[in-house]
Amino acid sequence: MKLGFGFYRHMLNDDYYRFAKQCGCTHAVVHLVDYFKRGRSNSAGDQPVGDQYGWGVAGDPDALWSFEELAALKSELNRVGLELEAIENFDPAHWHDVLLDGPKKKQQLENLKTIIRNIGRAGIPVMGYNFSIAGVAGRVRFPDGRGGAEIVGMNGPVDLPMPNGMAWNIVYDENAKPGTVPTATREQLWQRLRDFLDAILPVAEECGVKLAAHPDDPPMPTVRGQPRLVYQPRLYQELIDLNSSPSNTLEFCVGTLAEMTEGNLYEAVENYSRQNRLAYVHLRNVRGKVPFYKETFIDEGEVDILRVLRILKGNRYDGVVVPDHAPQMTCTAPWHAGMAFALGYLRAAIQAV
Ligand SMILES: [Mn+2]
Repeated sequence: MKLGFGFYRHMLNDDYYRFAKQCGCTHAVVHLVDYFKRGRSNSAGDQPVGDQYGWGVAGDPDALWSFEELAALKSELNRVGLELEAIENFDPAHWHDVLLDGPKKKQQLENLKTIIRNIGRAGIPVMGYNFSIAGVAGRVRFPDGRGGAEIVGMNGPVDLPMPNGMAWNIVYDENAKPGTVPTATREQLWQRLRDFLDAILPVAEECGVKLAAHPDDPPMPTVRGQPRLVYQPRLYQELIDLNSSPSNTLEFCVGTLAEMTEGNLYEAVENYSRQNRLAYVHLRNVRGKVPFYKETFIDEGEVDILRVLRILKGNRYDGVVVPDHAPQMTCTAPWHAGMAFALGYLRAAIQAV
C-alpha cells in the first residue's frame, strides 16, 4: 500500500509538496475544485464545513480542466517525487445539472467526457467523484476533541431545503430565482447516477481512467431534504452492480462507512476489497454513527485502523491510502500538525502490517 496526501486547491505549491514528501507520502490526490471560494463561514485553514449557505461559490463553467494544466500539475508533482494518483471531485460548475437533472445536463455530460479524456491523456489513473445533490452538508465543528482539539462531526439531522442555484453544497448560480430546489425521489436520483455512468464509463474505460465513487458524507438517508445514494455499506454493491465496466470503482471512505448505522465495517472492507473494486482508500477515525458522530484523531475512535489495513493487505490491495480529514492541533500550524500526525500514524501502521 502507498501513502497519499490530499491536496486542496490552495495547497498546490512547493511548500505543500515538500511537506507531503517530508511526511513520507509517495502519492498525491488533488482537489481541483476550490471549496473555499468566497465562503462565508468556511476558512481554507481546515477541511470545508460551511453553513446553510454552503462552502462557497463554484468555478468557471466554461473553464474545463485542460490537458495542459493537468499535465503541468503532474510534472510539477513528479519533480518533487510524488505520483499523481487521482483528481478528487468534479466542480459543481461543470455538472450541477447532471446532479439535478437540469436543462444543461446533456452539454455537461459532454463536458465531463472532455475532462475525463484530458485526465487520461495526462496519465492520471483515477477520477474520484461524489454523486450527491446536497453534497457534504450538515456537519458542524465541536471544540471537544482530545485535548480540546477542534473536530468535525454531526449533531442531528439537517433537512433545511437547499436554495435554488446550489448543488453539492456549493453555489453555482448566484442570480438564481428565489426558492428552493425541489426534492428528488430516490428512484430519480439512482436514474441520474445511471445516466451519468452510462455516459461517462465508456469514455473512462477507453482512456484508462477509473471513475471512483465516494459514499455520501454524512451518510444519512436524506440531507437538506434530498435523498442520498450510498448511506449504508450494502448500497455500494448496488452502485457496482449498475455497470460492469472495470472503470466503475470506489473511492472507498472508511470513516464514512464507519458512520453508517447498518452493517459491519470490517465485513464491508473485506467484501469490497475482495471484489478488487477499490481505486483508492480514505482512512480516518470516528466515534458514533449518524446523525451523531465526531471525527477523532486517527489513533482513537471506534475504527481499528490496523485491522482495516490487514484486511486490505489480505485481499492484495496495493493502492493509495490517504487520510481524507484530520483534526486540527493547537499550535502555530494547526492543519499541518494534524495532518502530519495522521500521516505518521498511517505510515507506521502500513509498515507494521
Ligand atoms: Mn472521505
